[in-house]
Amino acid sequence: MALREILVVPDPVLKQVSQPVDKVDDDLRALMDDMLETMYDAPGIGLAAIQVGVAKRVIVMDLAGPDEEKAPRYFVNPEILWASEETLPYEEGCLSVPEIFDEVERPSQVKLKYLNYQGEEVIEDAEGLFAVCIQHEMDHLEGVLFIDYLSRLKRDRAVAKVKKQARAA
Ligand code: K1U
Ligand code: ZN
Repeated sequence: MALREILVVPDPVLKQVSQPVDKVDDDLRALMDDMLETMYDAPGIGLAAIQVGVAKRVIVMDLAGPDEEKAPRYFVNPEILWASEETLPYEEGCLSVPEIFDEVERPSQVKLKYLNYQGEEVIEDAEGLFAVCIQHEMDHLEGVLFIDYLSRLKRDRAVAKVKKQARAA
């Protein structure tokens, strides 16, 4: 396993649309292992492959609390089969937009289809933080960042702040 570099705004790679995976094989599992290690190291609760520069429709996630056992999850070629009409706001963050947090409103429940670490098809309902996080990560697969839902002024300020952080580092 290896740590990979997490791309940050305004890197144009983050705007790419990721491509479907043909097969869940050992090479893909190695990528998912690296992504999980990178996410834990950051630390974060989710990560899409495009955030480490790989334009494949792959997401890793772990929503376990700090005192809980690790609970890694893997989503390959995820699709949303259904989304609730009810929406809820949540204060989101993103490892590609470090130190910026703002409220985004999304469907409160979704039904998902995806392939797991073994390449098996799973259909699952998501609500709460799981629903927020999977929708945030699936946006990454379309080249969409949570700041794209904010006003232009807030988005421009967020990108300027991240650029300033990078210059200071
Ligand atoms: O960059 C990412 O996509 C990961 C992002 C996921 C996310 C967080 C909140 C709402 C929606 C999606 C993060 O993990 S940001 C960091 C974070 O939330 C966190 C970090 C350490 C402990 C707990 C949370
Ligand atoms: Zn993100």
